[in-house]
Amino acid sequence: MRSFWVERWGKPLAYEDLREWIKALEKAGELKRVGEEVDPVLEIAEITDRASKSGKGSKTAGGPALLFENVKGYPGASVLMNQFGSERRMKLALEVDSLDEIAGRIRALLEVKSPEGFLEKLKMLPVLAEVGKFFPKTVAAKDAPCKEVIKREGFSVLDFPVLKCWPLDGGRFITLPCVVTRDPKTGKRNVGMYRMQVYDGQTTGMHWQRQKNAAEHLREKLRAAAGDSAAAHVQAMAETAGGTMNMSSGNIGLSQVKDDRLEVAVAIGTDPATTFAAIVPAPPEVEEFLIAGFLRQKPVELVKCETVDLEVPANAEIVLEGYVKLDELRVEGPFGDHTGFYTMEEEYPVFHITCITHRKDPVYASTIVGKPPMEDAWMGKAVERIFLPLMKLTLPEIVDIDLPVEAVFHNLMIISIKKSYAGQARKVMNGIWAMGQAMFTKCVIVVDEDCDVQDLGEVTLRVANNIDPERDIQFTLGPVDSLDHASRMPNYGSKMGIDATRKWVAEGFTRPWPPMIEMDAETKARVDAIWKKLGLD
Ligand SMILES: Cc1cc2nc3c(=O)[nH]c(=O)nc-3n(C[C@H](O)[C@H](O)[C@H](O)COP(=O)(O)O)c2cc1C
Ligand SMILES: [Mn+2]
Repeated sequence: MRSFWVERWGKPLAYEDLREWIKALEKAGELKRVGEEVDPVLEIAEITDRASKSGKGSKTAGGPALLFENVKGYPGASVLMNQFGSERRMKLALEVDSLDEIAGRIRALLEVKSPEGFLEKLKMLPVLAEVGKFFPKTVAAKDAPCKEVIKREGFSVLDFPVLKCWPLDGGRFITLPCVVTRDPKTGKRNVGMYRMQVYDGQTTGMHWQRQKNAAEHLREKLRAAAGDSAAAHVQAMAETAGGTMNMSSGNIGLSQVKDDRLEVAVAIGTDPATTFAAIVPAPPEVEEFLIAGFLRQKPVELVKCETVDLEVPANAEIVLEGYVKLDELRVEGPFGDHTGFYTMEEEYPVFHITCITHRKDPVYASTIVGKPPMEDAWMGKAVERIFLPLMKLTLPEIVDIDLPVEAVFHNLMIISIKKSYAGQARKVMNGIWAMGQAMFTKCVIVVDEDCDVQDLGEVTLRVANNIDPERDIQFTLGPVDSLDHASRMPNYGSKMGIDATRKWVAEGFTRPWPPMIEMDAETKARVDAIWKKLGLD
């Protein structure tokens, strides 16, 4: 694999930055430069949407990556869109021939057993050295391209061609930001991708949903700032921070609190592994910079920020530094969302920018979301493949999973299992609803291991035939995605599991279960032998 990349790009792995990635895309015939003048308001989105939807079912599905080099109102600026928008580019981004290769690498790591003797310990050394390679490194500011231009005053985020994506959007949105925060309790960093609505040159929204890691960092800070006496207020604020409850800010009495802010840094336009790591639903213990290092097999280089105590990828095109005030919320949206519908106005924290640093002639990297398939569909598929071995750690009976793109990520998860005991399909559903961001899964379908979950026709046949609906559909209540517009309440609603596995006597099914129809091997072989002669192809 490595040799393949060395041959191909003449260097051993890991794109240094967005520019090297763009070069690689161009070399692979995956990039289209657009020289025609286009407006960052709606036009770039419409062009990108058409590209995303082109080539359906063919080898060119997802269209090319697009580099807009003549952006109306932004002379000299360029905008990169659809960089991850096909299976080919997703593999190119992560430098693999197949996404399952990364799953294989994770499996190999997980399979390392504890060494018993001295020799075995010695054998472990290469593995440990390999892991050591993934940890981020800090470099000096002079070696950080993102510091080529430093603006502590007179800056504006609108100096960059931030897009307005859809007609009813509440404004322009930064859609591909790597948002860095630090857990006030543990000091651990987190990188998440949370969209940012531009309110003015120095202020944006910060759309981290309440169940996401940065929202928890904010709550931790709030708990610490308010002290026990204000517990009720903290709870109310905590419910609101990154959420939807209507509550006027300020009534928690934080004006006396010295440390009334959570520092935030935002990197835009990083190497592809780092950008991708920001969307990976990793457990809070695992820092995304480490994931990026693992994916690119080379440490991410970080540099200290100018005005906040955080680090950002040194290779970033643009860095926004600032803070979110603990007691401030502002209406965010509407925004044309992943679901294909608008997410309507809701209150979210506000990001105040204290400094902007950037490379000379920065490339502005963005994406649009909307009715699938879009660029994010390919990113979601990569997450699905990479997480399979990790899900199997908790639910070892899982054979394969599929999240159909049309259902928009966690609205539908189809799982095949090796069923060994009564009620196991229900156990798997409950496991999914308890597992990280899989908690958002609205419908879970469980089938037997002999059903190919990637074949929706086969899945439909199993579900339609194998269920007694009243018996086999399970409803439950729990947290739902903030983007769900159908749930009874924002962020809280019901989920459904369908047990489409064969039913057992041990599950109270006493009728005979019929075998599925399959021709015997001998007959198949005989027909294979004469098939060509029949001239039926
Ligand atoms: C293009 C794109 C935009 C996203 N926008 C948001 C967003 O605005 N808010 C949010 O909470 N999650 C958003 N997500 C999903 C998060 O990035 C994802 O849940 C990630 O795992 C969050 O990181 P965390 O687990 O460290 O909190 C977006 C994902 C993508 C691919
Ligand atoms: Mn995280």
